[in-house]
Amino acid sequence: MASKLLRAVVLGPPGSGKGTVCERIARSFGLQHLSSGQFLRESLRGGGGECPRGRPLRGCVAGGFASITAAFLALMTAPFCCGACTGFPRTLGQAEALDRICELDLVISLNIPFETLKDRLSARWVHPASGRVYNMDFNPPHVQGVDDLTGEPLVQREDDKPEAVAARLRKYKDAAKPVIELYKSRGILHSFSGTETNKIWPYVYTLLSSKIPPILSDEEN
Ligand code: G5P
Ligand code: MG
Repeated sequence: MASKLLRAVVLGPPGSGKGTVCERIARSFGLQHLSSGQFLRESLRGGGGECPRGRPLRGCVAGGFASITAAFLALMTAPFCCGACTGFPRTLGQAEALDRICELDLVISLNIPFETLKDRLSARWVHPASGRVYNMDFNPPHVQGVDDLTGEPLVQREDDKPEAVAARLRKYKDAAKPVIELYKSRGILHSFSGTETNKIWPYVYTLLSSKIPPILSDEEN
């Protein structure tokens, strides 16, 4: 685990590679990857259990919170949270709520063309229990349709269907604009554009390396 506390957020439209980039950040810098989308999906699947201190948050569902904001604020400000987060904050209200209790070190914004997003999401397969993400073109599983680590079946997310994707993109645009403006005005926003995560990643790695010592080289990811 990294010795320095760092709180980073990765913003971007559905399919922009937030989860992919955040997993690389987590591995390279010894941080936790907190995903509000995965957190919600696990809640809906009835995943349960407490989040004891020090236990990876993935797989935990902290119950008893009134809203996703309350639940996620509790996760992000837990003493063991030294992490990079995807999916939160998603609205200005969430960003302001986060502001009141902790200061972000940096915000990464991914700008990926719409056509690329659509193609990626139609080829995405996930392992529901772990949140591991595959793509038939980019990072296929060793055996088609099966999770590499558990051998369990992969599924397509309901919200990856083309009609749902269009609606998610519209919603994201409206909600994200003021959040991006807020972090831009603070001078902590770093935007990356392109169509390939592998080309964006070295820049993200260099940026993070200026804030926290890596535990892996960028090629090791
Ligand atoms: P999520 O789960 O946060 P989204 O829509 O924000 O969902 P999503 O779809 O998970 O984001 P991503 O994480 O940005 O996308 O992308 P990814 O999974 O890493 O990459 C997409 C695919 O492309 C993968 O298959 C990957 O392997 C592949 N890929 C990556 N890079 C490349 C590349 O270079 N080339 C190629 N060919 N492929 C690549 O939230 C879900 C829902 O939960 C709710 C919302 O309703 C949201 O829609 N929610 C919240 N609601 C309220 N408040 C919050 N804070 C909420 N957070 C979530
Ligand atoms: Mg994701």
